[in-house]
Amino acid sequence: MKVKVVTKILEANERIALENRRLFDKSGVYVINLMSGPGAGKTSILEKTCPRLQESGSASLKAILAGSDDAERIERCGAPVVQINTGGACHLDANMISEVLGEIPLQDLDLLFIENVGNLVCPAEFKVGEDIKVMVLSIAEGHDKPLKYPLMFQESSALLLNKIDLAPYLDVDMEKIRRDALSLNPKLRIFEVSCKTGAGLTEWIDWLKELIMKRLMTTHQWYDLRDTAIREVRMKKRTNRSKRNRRFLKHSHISRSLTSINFTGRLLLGPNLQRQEQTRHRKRARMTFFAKP
Ligand SMILES: Nc1nc2c(ncn2[C@@H]2O[C@H](COP(=O)(O)OP(=O)(O)O)[C@@H](O)[C@H]2O)c(=O)[nH]1
Ligand SMILES: [Mg+2]
Repeated sequence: MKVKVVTKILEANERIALENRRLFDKSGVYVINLMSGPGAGKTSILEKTCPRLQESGSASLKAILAGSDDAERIERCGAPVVQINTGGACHLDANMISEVLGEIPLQDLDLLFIENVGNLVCPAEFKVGEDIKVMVLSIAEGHDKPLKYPLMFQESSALLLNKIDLAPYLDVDMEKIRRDALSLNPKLRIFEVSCKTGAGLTEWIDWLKELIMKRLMTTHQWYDLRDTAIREVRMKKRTNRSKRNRRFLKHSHISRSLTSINFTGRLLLGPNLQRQEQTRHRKRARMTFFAKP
């Protein structure tokens, strides 16, 4: 009987999570559900990540937090925050997120972080409408955690092994954490980081930028930008061939770096798209060739 009730709760949650997800997708917002045990460093990760994403122009973002005093910490580093009082619940559920969506200007955002309640069990079971779950494990929690809390590791797309600055003072086998986590989830991306020293954070942030970018390339928002950008390049190419054109691609506002694309405002074109454009030209040339044997 009890199992039935739990199944129904999870099913109801899944339905609302799907509705949230549709709304996020429609607005082109990438959503990350950040989970960990209490004190592993979720807020610290956000404090380090948000300013660097904002600075690079890679994302305008917002964070939703569950907790008491964390909001001020995040707000201080420039990301607007919506706080949820879970009333002592041990995880966030889709309904709690749905209730605060009215306060969030989804259309203006690229990225939304949801900092879940500190708990290594329940958050993994409840979807909130996120694109991915990311887990933070501080190495001070010990190397037995992957096998004790397997679902967290199975559900996550990335694992941030935080507080590596403490390694010299701990008796922790980081290789075992890696091995066990990967045996539970071979696709898990693992980043060894320290919010105190800043070690490993660049790799994590670069991975994040690439992920958001890939995602945005599939949204209408991106396609609109991409089409206009391509049109702009074609126009320039027509009027400004060869050497000058190459100089245009190099020095214009059309960025050469995929991760520096500012997808909310300016029209920029990354190397992948430039390559796509070249391939398309090559294909067209070949077709013309075959048409005139
Ligand atoms: N030594 C060390 N302490 C850290 C690191 N990251 C976070 N902390 C500390 O761990 C405590 C809990 O961090 P917090 O971000 O609030 O964890 P949360 O509860 O998961 O949000 C705070 O006192 C942080 O200053 C780290 O990389 N190294
Ligand atoms: Mg926190």
